[in-house]
Parts: sequence; C-alpha cells; structure tokens
Amino acid sequence: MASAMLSLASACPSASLSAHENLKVKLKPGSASLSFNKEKSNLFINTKSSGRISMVAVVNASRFEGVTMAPPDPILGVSEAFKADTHESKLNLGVGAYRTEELQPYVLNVVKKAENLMVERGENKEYLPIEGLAAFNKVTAELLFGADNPVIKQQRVATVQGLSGTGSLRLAAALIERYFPGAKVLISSPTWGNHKNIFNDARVPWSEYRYYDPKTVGLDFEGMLADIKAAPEGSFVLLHGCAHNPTGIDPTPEQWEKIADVIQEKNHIAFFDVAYQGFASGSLDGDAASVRLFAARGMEILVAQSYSKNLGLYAERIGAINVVCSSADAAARVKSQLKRLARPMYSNPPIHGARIVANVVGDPSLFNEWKAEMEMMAGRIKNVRQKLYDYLSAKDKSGKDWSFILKQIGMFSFTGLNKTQTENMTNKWRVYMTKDGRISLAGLSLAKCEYLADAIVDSFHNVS
Ligand code: KET
Repeated sequence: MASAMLSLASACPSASLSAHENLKVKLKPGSASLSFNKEKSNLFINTKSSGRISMVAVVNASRFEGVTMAPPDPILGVSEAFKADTHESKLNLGVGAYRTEELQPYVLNVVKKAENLMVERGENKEYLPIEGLAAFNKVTAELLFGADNPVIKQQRVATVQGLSGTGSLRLAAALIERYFPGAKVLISSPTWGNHKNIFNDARVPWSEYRYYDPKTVGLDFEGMLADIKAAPEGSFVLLHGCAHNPTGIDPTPEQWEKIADVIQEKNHIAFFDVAYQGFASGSLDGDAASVRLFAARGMEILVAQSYSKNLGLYAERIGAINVVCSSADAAARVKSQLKRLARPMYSNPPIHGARIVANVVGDPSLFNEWKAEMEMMAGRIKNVRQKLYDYLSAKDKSGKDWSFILKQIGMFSFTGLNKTQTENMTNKWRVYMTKDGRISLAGLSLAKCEYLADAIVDSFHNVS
C-alpha cells in the first residue's frame, strides 16, 4: 500500500470542491474511487486493478486554498525589505520613525523616567476600563485643546483611549459607519497610505479632494475648497491637523479659516488626524492651532491622536479619539457608543503607554523636559533638511530649484521622484523609501546627506 500527498488542484484540476460537502466519485466501475472528507479536507483515491494492487492517495487540501497572497504594505513593507538587505550603505527612509544621528532608534529620557516611576509605584496590570485610563484621557484632551478650552470645561469632548492613531481612526470609522450610514469621508490626494484601508475595512465610502499641486509643489487650495464644496452635504472631511503626510505642506492660518467656512456652510464634519503634534513646528500648542480654530467656532469635530512620533511610543500603541459635541449630553452618548464599538473589537486598551503619557503630560517638570526633547528631535530633522537642500543645490547643475524641500514641514520630504525613480533609489543606491516619492528625514543623518543627494540627483536626471 502506498500513500502520496498531492495538492488538490493537481489531483483534481477540473473539480471544484466546497469544504462544506463530501464528494464521492467512481471513476471506472471496479477500478478506482475518489472520496473527499469534509471534516479533514482529505481527498482519498483508491485504485484497484485486476484485483491485485490497491493504492490509497491522501491529499491534504487546505481550507485556505482561496486565500491569495497579499502584497507587502507600501510603508511597513519597506522596513521588511530594508531588513533583508545586507548591503552596508543601505538607508531606511521609508517609515516615519525618528532615529538618532547614529541612525539608531531613540527612547526619550522622559519616557525612561516615567517608566521608572511606574516600577517604583509597583503598579498592577489589571484591565483598564473600555474607554482607557482616566488620567490619560484627561491629559490627552487637554494637550490637544488646551486645558482652559470651553469644550473641556463644558464636558463636550468624548475621549476614548485608542490603539494609537490607527486604532483611533478605525474606531471613529466604525462610529461613522454605524451612525452615519452612507456618509462619505473626503480624503486628501495624496494622503497617508493607510487612510483608505481604514475606511475600506470599516465599509465607509470615501472620495478624494485635491490637495497637492505638482506644478507649484504646493497646496492646490482652490481645488481643495472646490472639492469640499462639491461633496454631498454632511460628509466627513479628513484633515491632517499638522505636518501633512506625505507632502509636508500645511494650509496657512488664513486658509484654515476658509476651509472651516466651507465645512460649516456645507454642514460637513471635520475629522482631524493629529499624528505629529509638536513635531511640525516644535510647539505643541502651535501644532494644535487648526483643531482649536474649528473647536473655537463651536463646530462638532472628530480628532484622532497618536503618541507614536512625538513621544516615540510607536510600539506601545497609544493614542485617542476625541469627539467634540455641541452638548455634554451628546458627548456622553457618543462616548458610550465608542465603548460599545471597542468592546467586541479589542475589549479594552493597553495600559503601559497610557501611564507613560499620563505621567509625562501630567507632571510639570517631565512635561517641560519632554518639550525640550521634542524640540531637539524636530531640530535634528530641520538640520538634515537644510543640509540635504544644500547638497542638492550644489550638486545639481541643471538649475532645478530644490527649495520646496525647505518649505515642507514635519518628518518627511515629498521629493517628486516618480515610481521608476524611487526604484532606482532602492535598487542602485540602497535607499529604501515609499513609491510615492516620500522620504523620512527622521531616518536621515547629517553624515548621509551627501550620499542621499547623489542618489536623488542621479535618479531624477538619469531615470525617467
Ligand atoms: N496618521 C498619520 C497621518 C500617520 O502618518 C500615521 C503613521 C498614523 C496616523 C498612525 O500612526 P500610529 O502609529 O498608528 O499612531 N505614519 C507612519 C507609520 C505608519 O505608516 O504606520 C508613516 O507614515 O510612516
């Protein structure tokens, strides 16, 4: 007796078997039979010829045969490819994660101090409430709106701790899907690569509004306003609170006022993604100005927050969703529904990052130290931005104006390199970056600026 493992597809190319059914096929009377066992997904082939040879072939067919291979993530997949490269001069400018001048990950001193405090206090690991750590929710809303903001005083903000920026956006998307069925979310073109996935998975329809103008390498403000105006009344408008990702181009304060005008006129709801508070200008208050402007107008808004970048808490998954409502009563109801959505998704959020934020933001001396460290990080990024510009201007003899790099703010630079050119950056120069032409300056050192400028000039002029 012999047994063989064959794939279902090769054993039975024309038969499509449903995992719900048992299948029995007689191939030729008295010579062979085929059976499929639904519990085990095994295909048995019994053959008999002239009553002497008997063979059983066991075929293990996976229930996951219909699951296709997913493509790598456009941002986090870049880090995976970088890790796999053994080349010495490789440079990871893909993900927006801060590195030191030595290109090492950085744990902020205030984070270490906050963690020491937690150990000293011997804090336990009991479940948090569904809405998260109360001390965190308090300080995170205060950091965003300012402690004296009427929206806080009047208890009009529903704040729920989320799984960092992404999880907070996802929770809000679930709220939109449940309470505003059919409402569209307007997303800037381009935007952070994960926004569309988040709304797709939450089954919230979305469309794009114009944002970036490649001709001016600036904001297409007229296009943006026109598209927001043209959207169906009562749409959600996703806005990057500061340091727009990937372009690094933000509206001016006057432009923010006009955006707020149009959103109010059209009865839309602004939905801010604030992933870089403090990282754009180095000032926590300055970077919250857009959100505060909308709140001061008495508008109802949603704001997702992240502490991945400004406190370097990437892997702690700490952030929040804030929904500003027109009454305390509405805020209480919204909060109850956010909790109801969170419970079956992840039950309750993790405690470690929440305690770090509560300790740092809630303690005046640690808070000041944090601000100094954040200025240091933002300052290092500004220095490499300047140095990259200097090298590009010196090395590129074509007369191309690279000054747009200096005008962009935040962690990234949107280089204008196309897909083929970015492939040259990676394949020839081992510079890992996203295919939209974005580079993370937070992953660049002063020492590597010249090398990067050479790579960019070569890719820009020698590859079309
Ligand atoms: N919003 C924006 C605009 C954003 O750039 C990120 C992360 C997030 C939200 C979510 O971050 P979280 O760690 O969930 O709080 N952006 C970087 C990392 C990533 O893609 O996940 C990036 O663009 O490289």
